[in-house]
Order: sequence, then structure tokens, then C-alpha cells
Amino acid sequence: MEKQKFYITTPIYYPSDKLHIGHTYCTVATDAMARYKRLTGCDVMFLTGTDEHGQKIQDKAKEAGVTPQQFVDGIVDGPRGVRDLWQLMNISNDRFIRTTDGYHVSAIQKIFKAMYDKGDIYKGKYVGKYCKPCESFWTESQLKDGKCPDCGREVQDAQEEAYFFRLSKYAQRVQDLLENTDFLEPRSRVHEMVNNFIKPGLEDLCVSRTSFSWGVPVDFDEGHVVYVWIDALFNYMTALGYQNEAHDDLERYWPADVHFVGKEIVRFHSIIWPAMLMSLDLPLPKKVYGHGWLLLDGGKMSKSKGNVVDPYLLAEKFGVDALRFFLLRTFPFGSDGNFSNELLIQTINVDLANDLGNLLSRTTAMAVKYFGGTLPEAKLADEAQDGELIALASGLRGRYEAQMEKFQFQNALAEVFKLIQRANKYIDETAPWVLGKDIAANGARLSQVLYNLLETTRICGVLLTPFMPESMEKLFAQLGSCCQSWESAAAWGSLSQTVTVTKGENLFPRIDLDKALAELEELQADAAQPAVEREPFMEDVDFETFSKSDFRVVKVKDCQPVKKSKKLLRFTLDDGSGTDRQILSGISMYYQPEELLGKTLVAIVNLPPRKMMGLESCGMLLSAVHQERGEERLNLLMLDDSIPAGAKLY
Ligand code: ME8
Repeated sequence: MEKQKFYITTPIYYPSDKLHIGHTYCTVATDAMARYKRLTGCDVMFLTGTDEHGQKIQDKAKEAGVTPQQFVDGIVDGPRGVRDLWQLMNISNDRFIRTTDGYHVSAIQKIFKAMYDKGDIYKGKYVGKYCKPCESFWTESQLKDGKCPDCGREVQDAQEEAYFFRLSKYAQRVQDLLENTDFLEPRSRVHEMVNNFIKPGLEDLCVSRTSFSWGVPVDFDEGHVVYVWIDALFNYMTALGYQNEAHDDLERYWPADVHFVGKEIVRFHSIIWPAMLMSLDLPLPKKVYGHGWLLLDGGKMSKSKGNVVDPYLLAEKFGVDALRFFLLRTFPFGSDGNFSNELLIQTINVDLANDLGNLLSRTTAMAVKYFGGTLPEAKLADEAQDGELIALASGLRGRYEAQMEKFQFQNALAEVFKLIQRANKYIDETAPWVLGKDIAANGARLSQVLYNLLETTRICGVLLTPFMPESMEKLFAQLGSCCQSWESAAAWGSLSQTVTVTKGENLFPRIDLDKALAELEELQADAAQPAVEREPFMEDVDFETFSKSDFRVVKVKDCQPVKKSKKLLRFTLDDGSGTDRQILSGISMYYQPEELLGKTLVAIVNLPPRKMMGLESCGMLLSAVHQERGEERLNLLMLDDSIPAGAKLY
């Protein structure tokens, strides 16, 4: 029988900054869903990637003094970049798309042209405000106090040629789709879309820009680049081979089963995206699910607010699986949730260390202690004492599946943990350590009890695998690599009666809350400071201006602190002219005068002399200055002593 297909996507991320725990949340949820579907036997396609065009990236690259491509390459492929993070988090995506991939760029050009040829994209005028000195277009809402948000100067009314997509034409069809199908979930988001965006009147959408160049060029009209959301949304199809030859899975996987997206981009996915697909007569995705945000102190995490949580830091400190588990166990997927370090540690301690960890370690320890690890053949369970546990375990898969199919990870996990808690209670009720005192008399019952516990643990292990793949592998190793199939999770008794178990490492050690919180606070405060802050590059100067600066090699003949000055050192320098040169430099907090004697430094020697503390300074010594974790660092530029005084630097 052909496997059922399941195509799931995450939003593609803006590599304008490193990703934070909020981004990790959605990708981990998508991964758990993809793994769950694979477990149930589906043929899964899981897509993630990066959305790399647009003004913001162009500006950031400029600020960093690199090309936009170099900039995004650094964040996507560089150390601790997007790919590294997904690898660390054990994300099992089948494909990764970058919107700068050549096949995607040319596909977007074809898509734009197809909508243009159909008459759904037309050329019009974009009316806005223009800042002449910055050569920038702004919309009314982008202005700051009515002025240019970049330079603060007056703006003027202006018009720009631009292409528009006939979004208004599809308003009714999109409204029907939202209201009369389960295309968009949770349902609360439907009312928001219809009432806030469609009913007030959907205007045609401006889908090209000429004010910046970092985007997919409109190939039939030079100077225009395609609006970043067209470029971004179609990734879900180009990654399968739509309008390109790089992939060939469109028929197999399109339409997508579900797009997981954050709530602020539901509008793009549930209004603009279906309208564009309708324009091209393409099948619509089956579902868009808008998840909530992880909040910090009640607000959205954002790099600009400086309140982001670094997933690397948490995963390295507490373990990848513990972090994955926490994200999905704690927050209902459709609503916002408040992240805190304390909640994270408590969840690990209560659910993983206490409940699951204890169940596994107590059970395997007793099997080893009383039976050397291999259970003897025992008769079937005792209905009166074991029936409740077995019934709960046998029905778990059904309850879990019902929640997973609704993307209710938190509820699915709650079902598993109800059983784990019941099993721990069963240990207390059956008191195996009492049975173990007289194996000759109670061996059969003891074996039965341990079997029930191991079988319960196994079933939970299967269902926890999508959430904590690596830890469950270790759990199964302790349970003698027993059956882990989806089918077996609903078949009590799949574990061999004479299973051999081993007592392995403690999968989830308990964390000392106060100690870990203090350590985390320190680490997070450190991480909040960029390690090295770089000054932005300055405006270009022409070569003639640059070459007027006279940089020379100088040797330190004498160096003294300047009396009454906290900062100044007075240098007597050999500049190769035969006459000593005096330069004052405010660097006494970085160097002791005596350590600089005889050093070969660089000075600019054609600055007009300046008086400081009554002394004349004829030039300036060059040093490298940077900020490190909020503190200024300075290093004098020192050259090889073999270079003679007076040598010119170009
Ligand atoms: O929106 N909690 O990219 P993006 C939960 N490129 N989710 C969060 C979050 C938080 N604190 N912060 C961000 C884009 N996210 C577009 C997508 S798709 C065709 C193009 C989620 O990197 C956010 O809601 O700004 C969004 O779904 C995703 O991270 C990517 O955000």
C-alpha cells in the first residue's frame, strides 16, 4: 500500500540576526510533528530554510561592511548559525531552502511574470513620502514624527512606479476559504483575519520595490525587485520543484498538509498566499496553523529589545532533549506562553528527573537486583491489581494520537505523563521491594509487576520519541532494544516476557534550581553583550583626501606620565627627521610608560599641533580600539623593530 504523504513546513527565517528560542520553538514543534508522522508510517517531507532578501538585510550588510550575500552566508552557514542550530537541536528536516538559491530566484521571476501575464499583477503608482538626502521612499506609517525615520529630515509627497497584485479580486474567495473550511487554525485567528483585514476592504498589494536592490530582480523591468513576501511564500513550492528543475517532488507532496507559522505572519499565509495560488490556479495548502509567541517578561522577544534567549546556551547547559521537551510540554501551541529559566528547570526536574527518570531507573534497578536483568517467564497480569495500569497504557496511543493530530503537543505529552505518574504510583502500591525479600515465594508476582512497569515505560518511550529522539534511544538501550514501532505502542504485551534490561546512565539528572538559575543569569547577562562591538564604517573619502594623511614609523625614546593628568602619557619620539617629536596620548590606563620604551609605533605627523595640559602634541599615535563586553580595549599599533624611524605608511 502506498504510504500516506505528509508535507509540513516552518516559516523560513530572516537571517538578519542569530536565531533565538522563539524561532527554535516553531522548528522544534515542526520537527516533533514530522517525526511523529514518520513514526506512524507516513512519507514525510519537512522543509525549513531562510528568507534572505529585503531592505533590512541590505542595510545590515552595509552596516557590517560586507555584501548582503556575505552577510547572510555568515548567519546561515557560519559558526553557530542557522544550520548549526538545527543540527544541534536534532531537527530532521528533509530539505533546506535559501531564497538566494539560484533555482528559487529564477522560479520567482517566472512566477511573477505568470501573474503579470494573467493580468493579476499590473503596473501602477505607489504613493508615499520621499526623503531626498536619503533617496528613500517611506509610507506614512513608517515616518517618525512625520519625518524621515533614518535622518530625521523633512520628507515630501512622492510617487514611485510599482507593480501591484490584484488582491482585492480574491477577497471574497479568501473570506469563504477562511470562514467555511478549516484552512486556518486555531479558529480564533479566522475572526481576526476576516474582521481586521478582509471586511474593512482588501486593497491591491504593492509587490515590487525600486528603493533597494537586494531582492529578486523583475526580469522584464530593470530596477524593480520582487516584494519579499512573494519571494518568501513561494519557497514552499519552489523547494519541491515548482518552476525549476532543481527538485522534482511537487506532484508527490503538494499541496502541503500544514504550514506552521507564528501568529504575526498568519495574515500573509492565510490571505496573500491563497490569493496568489488562486491567481495561478494552483491547489491550496490544506492548513495554516498560527502558533503563539514565547514571551519574556510579558513581551515578545526581539533582538532590538535585547531580551532574546539564546537556545545554544540552554541546550548546552540542560541538554537538547530537555529543551525540546520543555518547549512543547509547557506552552499550548496555539497561544502565547511566558518563558522563564525557572519554569524550564522545574519542568526538567518534575517531569524528566522525577517522573520519567525515576520510573526507568527504579524499574531497571529492581530487575537487575532481583533477576540479574532478565525477567523469568511469569503468568499473565493479575486483573484485579494491574487492570487499571494496563488499561491506561493500552489506550494511551489513541489519546495521544487524537491530540497530535490537532497539533496539541502539550496535551499529548500530558497524556503520556499521566501514565508515567500512574506507573510510579503502581510501584508504591505493589511495593516490589517487599516482594523481593522472599523471591522463592513472590518471584512470579515480582516478575509480573516489573514486566508491567517495563512495558508501560516502553509504550511511553515510543510516544516520547518524536519529542526526545536521542534520550529515547538511550532509554530503549536500557530496555534491551525492545520493540519501538507505532503499532506496538497500542499493543500491550509487545515486550518479550523474558526481556533483559540493563541499568544505564541516569537520563535526566536533577538540577539544583538556585545554583543553575544564578549561573544562567550570569551567562545570559554576558551573552546579552555582544562580545565585540564594531564601529560602523565611515563614509567613503576619495583617494586624494586619504593620501593627504602622513603616517610615519616612530620609535619611542622616552615616555612619561603627564603630571596631574589621569590619562595622558608624554612621548618623545624619533620620527627619522633628526629632531625629536613630542606627542601626548591618552592611554595611561592601558600601558605603563616603561613598557613602551624603544617600541616601534605609528603616528600621523601632519596634524596641526594641539595643546593639552599646557604641553604641545604634534601628531597622534595610532591604536586599535574596540568594545569588548561593554568595556573599551586599546592596543597601540606596534611594528617590527627592524623598520627604521621615518618610514612612510601607505
Ligand atoms: O517572519 N515566539 O521570519 P522571522 C514564537 N521570514 N515564535 C517566534 C518568536 C517568539 N518569541 N519570535 C519569532 C519571518 N517567532 C519570515 C517568514 S515564511 C514564508 C517567511 C517566529 O525569522 C515568527 O512568528 O522573523 C515566525 O513564524 C518565525 O519565527 C520566523 O520569523
